Amino acid sequence: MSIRTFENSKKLYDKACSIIPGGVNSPVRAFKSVGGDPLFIKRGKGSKIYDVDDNEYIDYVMSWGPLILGHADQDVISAIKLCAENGTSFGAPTELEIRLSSLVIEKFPSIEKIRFVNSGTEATMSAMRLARSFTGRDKVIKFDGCYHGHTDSLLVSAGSGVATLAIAGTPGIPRGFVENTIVTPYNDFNRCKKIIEENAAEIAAVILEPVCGNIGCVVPDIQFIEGLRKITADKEIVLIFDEVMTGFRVAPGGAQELFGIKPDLTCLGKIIGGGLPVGAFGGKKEIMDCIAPIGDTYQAGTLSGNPIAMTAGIKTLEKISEPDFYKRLNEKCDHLSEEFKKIAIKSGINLFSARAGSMFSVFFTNKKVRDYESAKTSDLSRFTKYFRGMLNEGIYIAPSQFEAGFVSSAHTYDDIDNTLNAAQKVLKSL
Ligand code: KE4
Repeated sequence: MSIRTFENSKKLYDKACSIIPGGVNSPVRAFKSVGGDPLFIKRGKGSKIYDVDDNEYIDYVMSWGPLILGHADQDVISAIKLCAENGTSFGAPTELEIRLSSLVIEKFPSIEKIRFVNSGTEATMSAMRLARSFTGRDKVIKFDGCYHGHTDSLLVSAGSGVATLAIAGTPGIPRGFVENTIVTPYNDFNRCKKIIEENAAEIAAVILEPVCGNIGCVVPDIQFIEGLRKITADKEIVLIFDEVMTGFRVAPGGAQELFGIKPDLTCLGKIIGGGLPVGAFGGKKEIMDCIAPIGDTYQAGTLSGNPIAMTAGIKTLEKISEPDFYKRLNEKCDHLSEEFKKIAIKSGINLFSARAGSMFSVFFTNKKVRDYESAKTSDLSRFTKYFRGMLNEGIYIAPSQFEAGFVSSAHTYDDIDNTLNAAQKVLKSL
């Protein structure tokens, strides 16, 4: 294999750093926790991405989850091009929003009404405001390590970029917001139950990633999810599933399909935009009808429901609803995950591997990773060596232990085998 060079990425990074904070438009892209400079990507096709030095990589970041069909899916691209010919934005309703709404509601029976926004952050921020207005209460419970975007009241002890960058607290959040956000350990129902029983009259909502992707991938115990559903129903607290990552990923109907649990509100993003900026929140009609213009809880967005973004989402959801799509996709991820574990055992490497559908993570620890604390027992310096080694072998994984990886339908079994061969070499060197 020829030695990879990164000169052009470096030049662009230096230029970017002079005008963009950290040279990136989202912190986790900055490679801060794994060292070195981020790669600048020129293009992607299928399972591959190509950097500006023409290095090819098999990509498992997949834009952090949206690209379940892989990069530049021909049908999605053609649909976007066609749609763009008719204009890019009207600031008025279009039939496309009805079509995408229907495709989502078909798979998420808990969603009786839906509102589109432009990011997962907007979705969770809006869902929180809605839960507070619906209940007339202020406090919200979130779970340590879960990340729900960068909205003030949820960026407290969050996962993803915050966990990666180990940002303690988060400057810029007014004291009042912190007082109204209660953080408790993920996957520990009894701890949460106690908090709810002591504060029920003040709690508007409980929000969680029903399968966590921002601690790395963590599948909670069913008792945790079932317990939350029961106690929030009993106390008339709004249960919000943040399925921005898990929606259409861990199952067609997200984690709520996996667990057979209906939340009161669901937040979506990533896959429903097919790589373009789309978020959504939806749920019970009685709650959603509190949103303006029907109700008096204001929420708005210039480009919400953008026709081109809707089109990318529609084409994506249409394609992944084809028969056996998830069966074939999950079999690939299962093969990768199972063979990876065998390689780790042969290499004498302590590894905990988790997956749900086609999202997965590996942790370099001999513990079972079931929450943020146990995820932090993972050997981060070993992860850094693993990340660097895989990158040099042409495998692009998330530059952070506290993220998940994604297999797309564009990944072939050859890609998986090449990835496993790379892992064989790299794990031996750790
Ligand atoms: P966005 O605002 O980034 O579209 O979505 C925020 C969000 C909300 N909820 C969950 C469960 C999420 O995973 C995210 C965003 N995910 C991260 C990666 N773990 C996005 C990558 C980034 O921040 O650049």
